[in-house]
Amino acid sequence: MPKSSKQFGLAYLDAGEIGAYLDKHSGHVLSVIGFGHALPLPGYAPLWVDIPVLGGHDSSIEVWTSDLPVTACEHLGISGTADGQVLFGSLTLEQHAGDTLETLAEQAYMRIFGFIDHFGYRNLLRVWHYFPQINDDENGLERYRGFNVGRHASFVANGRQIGEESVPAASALGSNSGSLVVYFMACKKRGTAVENPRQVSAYHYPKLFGPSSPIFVRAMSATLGGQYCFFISGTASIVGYETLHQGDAEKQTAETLTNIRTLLQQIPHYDPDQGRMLLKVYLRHPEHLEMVQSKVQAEFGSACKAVYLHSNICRSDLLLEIEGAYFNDTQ
Ligand code: 3EB
Repeated sequence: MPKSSKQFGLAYLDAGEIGAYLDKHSGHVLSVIGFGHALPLPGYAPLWVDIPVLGGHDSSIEVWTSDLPVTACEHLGISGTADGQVLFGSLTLEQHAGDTLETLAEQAYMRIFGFIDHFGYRNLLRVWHYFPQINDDENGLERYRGFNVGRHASFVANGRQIGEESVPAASALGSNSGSLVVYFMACKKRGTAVENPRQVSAYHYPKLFGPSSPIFVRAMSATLGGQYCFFISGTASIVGYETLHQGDAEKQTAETLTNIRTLLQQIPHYDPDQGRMLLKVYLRHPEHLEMVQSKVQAEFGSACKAVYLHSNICRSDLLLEIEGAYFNDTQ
């Protein structure tokens, strides 16, 4: 088998590519997450996130694969997969009358910690959160801020330190419908947290941004399947703790790219011409697509795979957010 089908890694595929890719990686697929229009993928039960894909494709499918054989597992109603080095899991929580995002987030994280501790992969490396009406008010608090209160409570209840030792990289974005959708990757061995010297750590944001601060680090690195992996959290036009360039999408894009560059510069021996870069770019307004695409292409070149999604961002003054993953097997 060619080496590429035995690597730990990530791909973003469209409807025409996904079938062959899944066949080629049979037995090595850790996770399949779809965005946009749902497609049948026989043999898999992908998590679908209701966020439209921009740029001409109806669907984008995110696939995580392992160099090692993958086995399925289940606990506390969470189904997942593991390969001996990483554990993937996902859950969808329905919001019923009387529930708030705060209680949903707390329940989600209680189950996530129970799940990863049960299987012995106690270190969260990367977490993705999607839920609708992210900027709307709920009982006097923005839903994203309520989400932060619940997430915080669950970290405390599970004895997790709120510091670099136990905080994962993350993304939190608005979806168009459904419930709270969370997927995550956890490890037996701890990853290395990377913060951005231009930004205050999110878990130290002042109360101005809500009663409990968000809990994520700006990036996480880990060696998986012999590859150096660098997972970049959702990154936006924030310097210090403040949003810069309100209402100016071009300047927000440039500032976001500066923040990402600042993170990449912390990779030991980083070489932009080596390794593989993949991005998910979330745009609040689709009309910014071409401008952002051209800036992203100028920054990372055409070898970088970027998927563009139409999504609300967790601060109402942010027009875009970019997350990334960088892999290098030569380090
Ligand atoms: C920020 O820098 C932008 O709440 O998990 C980015 C990544 C953001 C993750 C989260 C929020 C989260 O504050 C927002």
